[in-house]
Formats: sequence, C-alpha cells, structure tokens
Amino acid sequence: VGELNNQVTREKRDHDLLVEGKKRYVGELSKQVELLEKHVATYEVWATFEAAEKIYRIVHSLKGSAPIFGFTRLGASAEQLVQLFEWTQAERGQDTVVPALSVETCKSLVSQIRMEHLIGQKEIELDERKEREHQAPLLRKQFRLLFIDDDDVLRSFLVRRLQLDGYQVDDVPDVSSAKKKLHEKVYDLVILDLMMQPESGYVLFDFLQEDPTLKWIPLVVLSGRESVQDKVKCYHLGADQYITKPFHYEELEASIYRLLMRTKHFEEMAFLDPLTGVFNRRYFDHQLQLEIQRSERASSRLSIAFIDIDRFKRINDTYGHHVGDLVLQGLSHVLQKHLRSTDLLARYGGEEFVIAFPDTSAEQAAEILNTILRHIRQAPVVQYEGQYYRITFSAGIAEWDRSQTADEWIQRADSAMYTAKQQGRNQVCAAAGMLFRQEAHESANHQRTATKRVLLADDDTMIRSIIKAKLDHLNLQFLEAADGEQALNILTNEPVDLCILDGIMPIMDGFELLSTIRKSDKWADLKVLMLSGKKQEADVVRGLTLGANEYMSKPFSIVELEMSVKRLLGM
Ligand code: GH3
Ligand code: MG
Ligand code: MG
Repeated sequence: VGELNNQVTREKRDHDLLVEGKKRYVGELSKQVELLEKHVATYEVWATFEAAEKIYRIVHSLKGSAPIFGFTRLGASAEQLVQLFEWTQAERGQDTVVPALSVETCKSLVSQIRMEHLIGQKEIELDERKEREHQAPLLRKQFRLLFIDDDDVLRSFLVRRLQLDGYQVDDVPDVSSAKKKLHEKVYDLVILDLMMQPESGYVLFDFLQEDPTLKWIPLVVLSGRESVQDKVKCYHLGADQYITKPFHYEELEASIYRLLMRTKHFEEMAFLDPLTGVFNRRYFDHQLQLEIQRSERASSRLSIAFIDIDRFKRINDTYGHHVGDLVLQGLSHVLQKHLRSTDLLARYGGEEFVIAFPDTSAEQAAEILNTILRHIRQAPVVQYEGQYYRITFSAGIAEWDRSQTADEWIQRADSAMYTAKQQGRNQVCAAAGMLFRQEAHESANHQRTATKRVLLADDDTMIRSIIKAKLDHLNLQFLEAADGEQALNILTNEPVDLCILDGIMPIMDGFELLSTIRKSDKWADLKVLMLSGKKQEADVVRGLTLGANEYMSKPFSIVELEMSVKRLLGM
C-alpha cells in the first residue's frame, strides 16, 4: 500500500509539472498567435521580406516547442509553414526580392494554429476542473458506498481504487449480506453486480424498491451483458447507471461521482435553509420522527429546544433587512458551534430555530441553551462594516415522553418559549412540570458533563508525559498505549472521546489503526488527532482521508495542540 501511494504521489508530481508547463505555454501561445496573424495581414498587403521573416521566426519557434507540451498538430502546421519559408529563404540568398509564398496557404495554416491553440486552452480548463475535483478526496470522503460482487479479485481491486479516491467503501460478496449491511448502515450509493451466485443482483432491486428509505438510493449496475433489453430492464427496475464489464475505472468513478453530487445537491435543496445553511423545518419534522423511534428503542432521553430571537423586528427596522439576515446567519453559526454532531439544528420559521438533543434530559438541554445565551449576551453575533450587533433570544425546552404526540411536544416547547418571552425575554424556560425533577437529576445521562477521556497512543514515553503535563489543567482523564495493538485493545474495552495518535508506532502503526477504527461504526463518535513525524503533504492527506479529524506534525506547538484538543472535545 505504501508503495502504491508513493507511486501515486510521484505520478502526480510529474503530472503537475507537465500541466503547469502546458498552462504557461498556452498563455504565451495566445500572444504569439496574435502576432502571427498581424504579420500575416502585413505580408498580405506588402509581401516584404521583413514581414515574411517575422512570420518565420514565430513559426520556427512554435515548431520546436509545441510538441514538447503535447500539441503535435499545432507543431505540424508550424512545420509546414517553416518549410515554405525555408524555401523562400533559399530564394533570398539568390537575391529574389519577393518571397514566393502563397498568402492563402499561409493564412489557412495560421488559422489551423489558432484553432489548435483554442483547443489547448479548453483542454487546460477541463484539466483544471478535473484536477480540482480530483484533489478533493475530502469531498469524496463524506460518501459511503456499498459494493456487491461475488468476484473476489474485482471486489478487492475496485474497493482499493475507490478508497484511494477518498470514498468510504464497504463490500460484500452476495445479496443476503448486502441486505444486512443496508439495514445496519446508511449508504449514499450502491454498486451492484448483476450476475452473482447464489442469488442474482436482480433480487436486490425488489428489496431496495420496497423500503422507502432505500427506494431512491443511487444505484450503479455492473453487468457482463450488453443487450439493450437488459439495460432497459435495469433502468425500469431502479438502476441509475448501467456499466458493462470489463469497464474503465475512470468512467465508473466519474459516473458515481456525478450521481453522488447530483443527489447531494437535491437533498440540500430540499432539506437545507438557503439563508443559514442549517436544516429546514421539513427535514426537522422528518428526522424528529426517527429520533423519537430511536430513543424509544434505546429508552434514552430526548429533548427539544424552541428558540426565538428577541425583538428581531427592531433590528430589521433599525439597521435594515440585510443586517437582519446576517444576524440569522450569525446565530445559526453560534448555535451550531455549541452543539454535538448528533444534535439536530433547524430553522423552523423566520427567526425561530429548533434543536433536538438526543440522549439529553430537559435539564441538560436547558444548561446548554443557557451557556449559549450567556455567550451571545457578551459576544456579538455579527460584525458588519465596523459595527457589532448583539442579540438575545428566548428559548423553551421540552423533553419527550410517550404520553404525547410529536406535535404536542413541539407545542409544549413553543409555549415554554412564549413563557420565557412573557417573563421578560432573554432567558430559557422549561415546559411546565418537566424540569428539575429530582429523578431527572439522578438518572440524567452524564455523557455531557463527564470527564473527557483521551487516549495517548505513542511509543515515545516523553511525548506522552509532555502532553499529559501540558494538558493537565483541562481536567482530562488520560489512557496510554505504547503501540497500535495496545491502543486498539483499550479502544475496544473502554470509552474514549479522543485519541491522540502517533503515525509511526511498533506492531500496528497509526495509519493502520486509524483505518481499522474508521471501518467500524463502533467508534463513529471517536475523535482522532494524528500527531505524526511524517509531515509530507501526502501523509497529511492520507491521515485525513483515512478519517483523522485533525493532523499535526511533530515537532508540534503545545498551544496549538491544546486548542485542537479543546475544539475536538467541544470544550
Ligand atoms: P419578540 O421578541 O416578541 O420575538 O419580537 P420580534 O420582533 O422578534 O418578533 P416578531 O415576530 O414581531 O418579528 C419577527 C420579525 O422577523 C418579523 C420579520 O420581518 C422578521 N423576519 C422573518 N424572517 C426573516 C428573514 O429571513 N430575514 C430578516 N431579515 N427578517 C426576517
Ligand atoms: Mg422574535
Ligand atoms: Mg417569532
């Protein structure tokens, strides 16, 4: 794998150099082509040696340079012109005054050169676009794919290639394991082989169609059959793309990428609020049902907060609608910053936001909202044209209990918010009869306030003790491992919030451990900070691609480390 990565890096460097050179060359070429056309126009009128020589000088240099950057046809046109001129040059030696050069031939060759130049420009634009997209393993990283094929060799090849491009990929050899996977995890796209044993890929079509949450999952079919009937059948059954084996990896990847981006785009259009970028009410209502089901199953607590900005109309009236919009964006940002990744924030209406807090009691939710409120009383949510804008909000909290419907529940949070308004705004209120019950106090889920646990996986004892000493004041609980295997052992048996992971360690190195961790859902919430002696860009990209939340190289700054640790732990 290391070798493969190295090779990829080397090839990429060569490729980058070529692209860079080509880009400069095409820039230079625009000037040359312009000059060339000017000289040809002059030559057409005056037919002098001076004009002819100017043309000659340019085409001679084009002839030599164009092929270096892959413009062979341009080079060929230039060469033809050079030959015409060399003939006229010879004539000059014999004192011929006017070069015997056909203006028509000259013009047609120059216009060919111009066309080739335009094509070159276009190619570079396309290359750059592709490059930008390709350099985005982090963009691809957000997607999880499921690949179903009974051919072991093909499976391991394709999985490896897709992972190198940044995707998260799971693979299974048959339909029944695919069904299991699809129930366990959320996938963004399925790649399905049609001809499989014991059940054919067709069996999975029905399975996907019958499940409303899977019905629209992007589906790419790989098939050995090229018949039109097969293709038509697949599209009717729900395939989005039909690719025949043997396939070109690039083609497959490009169509996967396109499908994913399109789906993502439409999901964003449907579920995100365009002004603030947080979820909209439609998504919230839908997701809340799932959260309710989840909390019922796990008998965990679930709370919501209803938030309304105080005297927002005044902001609009005094400073204009634009500032009002900025305030909405600023508040969304502050709210999001204070929440966990599992909390669900949505803009519910004009200046109203809702948050669902899984695994959280009303009391804890109120505490979080109070913290945010204290924060925004001091720190302005918007700075615009040198002005600072502060706001406050009123919030109502309600915890889920099964004696009510979801609508009634939201209604209760809303009236608690209304109570907060009536009591003078700028405060958080819990729904009547809910908050601070003694029992709520005792059984409260302690996750939010518990001491954070940090695993230091590094074979260097010095580094471990430095980190422990320097981060002592953060009140963390440290666990230590001197190699990857030990670290994995600890992770398997004990809860850990953050792993500070050395890249190079004995037995199992940090990269390998990281990829193991990220292959399992068990550690979905685990934050990983890679602290590695490897500081090549490729290593950083590799660490991040494998799923590190952050990558720092040694020697590191303690201040920076502390900031990252705090950020990753949401402190
Ligand atoms: P209260 O403290 O009682 O909540 O007073 P308020 O002024 O915040 O409440 P009110 O409901 O009277 O006013 C809400 C204002 O929010 C009215 C509306 O113009 C403004 N608003 C709603 N959506 C947007 C938006 O997208 N952008 C901006 N700039 N203003 C909005
Ligand atoms: Mg308001
Ligand atoms: Mg309102």
